[in-house]
Amino acid sequence: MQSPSPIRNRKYATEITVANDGEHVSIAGWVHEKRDLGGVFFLIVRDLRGYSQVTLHKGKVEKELFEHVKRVPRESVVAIEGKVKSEPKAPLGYEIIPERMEVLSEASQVLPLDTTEKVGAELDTRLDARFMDLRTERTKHVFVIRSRVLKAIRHFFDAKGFIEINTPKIVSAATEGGTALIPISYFEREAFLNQSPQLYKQMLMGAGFDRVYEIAPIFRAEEHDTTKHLNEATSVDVEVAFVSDKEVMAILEELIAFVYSKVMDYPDLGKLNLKLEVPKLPFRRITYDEAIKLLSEAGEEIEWGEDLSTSAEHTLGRIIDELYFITDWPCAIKPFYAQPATKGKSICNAFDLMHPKVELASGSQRVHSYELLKRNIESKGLSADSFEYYLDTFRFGMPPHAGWGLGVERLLMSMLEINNIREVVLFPRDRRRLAP
Ligand code: AMO
Repeated sequence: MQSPSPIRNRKYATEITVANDGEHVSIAGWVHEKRDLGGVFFLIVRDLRGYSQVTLHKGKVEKELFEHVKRVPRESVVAIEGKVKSEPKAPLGYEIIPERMEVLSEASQVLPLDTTEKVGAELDTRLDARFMDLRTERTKHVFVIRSRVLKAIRHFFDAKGFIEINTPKIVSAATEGGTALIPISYFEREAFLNQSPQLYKQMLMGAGFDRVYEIAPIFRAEEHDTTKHLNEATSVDVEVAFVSDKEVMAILEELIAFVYSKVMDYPDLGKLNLKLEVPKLPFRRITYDEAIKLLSEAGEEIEWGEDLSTSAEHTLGRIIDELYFITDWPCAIKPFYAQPATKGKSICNAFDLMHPKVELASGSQRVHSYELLKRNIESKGLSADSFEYYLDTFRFGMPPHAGWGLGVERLLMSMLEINNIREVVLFPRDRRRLAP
């Protein structure tokens, strides 16, 4: 078979304008739609940035080319050379009168999804044919925005002098109680996929890297199949030395406002019909005690020391209806590394950042005393021996420090008003879904 010729001087639909009227151009993309109006035939070719209208007038183009274009199945990949003609009724104000078309890859006639979105599909069907779902306008924007969010986060931390780190994802111990670990076969030993970079980011505080961040996957065998849990999620993790929980909360809210502002600059945001506003700083702060009081007034009783259920989170979200922090959590429901507020008290300097519909982040001031940390690990029923490599760093000069973890998908779904977290992951992993 002949290898395909390179597409020379290929232009995106949006790179051509009416100002190019009369010029020769070369485009390439997917056959989005075909419209046969008898004497005129329209081929809409889609690329990453937009749609070009290719117009063929029967009798004015070679019969062979006319038939070739008419026959090409939707979603085939084509390269077209032709002349630009100004046309106010076309999607971008111009049309292309073709002179040559090459079918680079012919698609099967029956498509798993309608990429024009005229016929809707269930989320499961869309995720099964995700490669094609990603060709739809709305889904594409979600992922371009996701990329923008990640860039904004890196930009934010770089400007503040943070060091970006990469910590191991194959580990020997759990960090977060509550969610189950995903075991893997690692030669002759037991190992797991990491639930959080928690222990490593803290160890780096001991190493003197006093402000770090990581954007990486976290793995959790979530027991329930919910619309806000993934088994593989992306977390933005931050750790800062010589500060308290208060300072890292300020960094977190500043980051969120910055990300909102960057998403609001997205030129195609209007296509997603969102009512987005940059949240005002500082975010409201309520204590855990105030939260359970508000819940009790709303008829939802929470026993002190109990974690907030999804329903409690939603009730609070209806009452508060903006981004807010819940602070001063009972230590019993926070991990061993959270610092107790004052000696002997059962409240920790820990916080959660809440969107009215979903928890976005959690963090704390950390225990930096070796003895207290060891006691805490043991009092949570864990073995101090399996944390030896972590605990050791606390014996040789560990500064006070604080940090948090923010779920990228939770942030995206809340900003973009998307109800199911799977929609903001290219190829989501949940209890049932291991492919594609
Ligand atoms: P936590 O367990 O609260 O804290 O996780 C931090 C944030 O990560 C996101 N997240 C998830 N997103 C989708 N699916 C999941 N299964 C999932 N699990 C967590 C949430 C959550 O708020 N080590 C601490 C952070 C710290 O204290 O620095 C931790 O992991 O948005």
